[in-house]
Amino acid sequence: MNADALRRTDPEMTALLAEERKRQADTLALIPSENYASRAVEEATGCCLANKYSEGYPGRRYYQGQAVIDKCETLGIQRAKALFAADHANLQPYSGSVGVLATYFAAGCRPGDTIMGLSLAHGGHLSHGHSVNITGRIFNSVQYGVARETERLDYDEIEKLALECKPKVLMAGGSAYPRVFDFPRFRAIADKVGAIFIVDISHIAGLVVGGSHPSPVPHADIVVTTTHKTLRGPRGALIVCKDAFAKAVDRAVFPLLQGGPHQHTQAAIAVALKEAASPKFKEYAHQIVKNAQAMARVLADDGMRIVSGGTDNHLLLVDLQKKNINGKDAAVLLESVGLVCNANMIPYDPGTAAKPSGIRLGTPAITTRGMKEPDCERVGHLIARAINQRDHPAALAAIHEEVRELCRKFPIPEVMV
Ligand code: DSN
Repeated sequence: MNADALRRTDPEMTALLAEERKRQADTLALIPSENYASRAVEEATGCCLANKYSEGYPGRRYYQGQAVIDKCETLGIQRAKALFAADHANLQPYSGSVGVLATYFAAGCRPGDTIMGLSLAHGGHLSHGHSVNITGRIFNSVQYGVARETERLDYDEIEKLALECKPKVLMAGGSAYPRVFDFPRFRAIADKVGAIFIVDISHIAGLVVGGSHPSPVPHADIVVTTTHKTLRGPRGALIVCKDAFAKAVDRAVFPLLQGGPHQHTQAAIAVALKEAASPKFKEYAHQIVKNAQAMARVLADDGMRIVSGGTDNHLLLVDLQKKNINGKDAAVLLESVGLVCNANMIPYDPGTAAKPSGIRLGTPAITTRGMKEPDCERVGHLIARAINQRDHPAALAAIHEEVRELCRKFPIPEVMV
């Protein structure tokens, strides 16, 4: 990366990048799937490895000139295996959705086979078998949900459904589920019905390696994750698995679904994995959870309903029905005062995906900025004030100024560990 060269070559793009850096600095990122990567990760992402084609795997390539590339990829693989305590690792998936798709094929799924995953509307993910996603198109997708009363996974119901539909793959994980996943219980269900057990920890990977959420690795056959959320790396993904699935995972990623891997991204993932192995990262992971719980308490005290009654992880889903505002309008309102979150469906939502009843909030990014519980309580109060005083421009202007002050007090760090 050479900022000077970019400035000389392309002032227009330079200006846009500066504008985005300023936007990030002057607002608080509360989207639970976002984070701020270190400058070291950014530098690796923008490095010369992007110039190299390297289909295949270390020692087995289809192009010459791989002496250094092989060392880089091997370093990343070694770090991933050590960090996740896994038999095998593959850092080539371009991003989460293709990584997840690869895991179904690695498990031996063929079009028409039955897969079971948590429905998007209940906190799952598109790639876990949603009808508009390729996984819902080519596989026979059976979706499980959360219980209406507790808004938590009902493992007896999941077992009942699995016994009925006998899936080839049982998938755990999601993008808006604020509670701990019981991986041993999932494993037992998978064993009972003869399913391959896959876990997508894209959201909680940083918590898993930081010791703030139990690891699925001892229980699952295959584990997939993006690398840019709580793990705080570049945009990308990785898969770890038991030895028995190593070959199938590698073949599913390349050549089944992908071509030349993004070696610059893999280098940046390797850098992020090194950062995540540090003792400081453990503290960070624990702080993320404490911060989310602090914010949830404040919002609940203000009269908002927190889905499932709270959170065990980095995110909270807030039901805004009592406040008479839909999630989309609330997210737009909050952005106007510098608080950036996303509208989100809540389980059994009477609204629509475009105008859902909730917002989803997360603390990975503001924890990276150094915020602790009192600061996150303050952010919670600012959210509540903005929603409650949404018809009062002067009040919103004052809230925005307080957000700016917080942004100045907690600048985005360049060095994380
Ligand atoms: N879009 C991501 C999220 O926000 O959770 C998941 O792919």
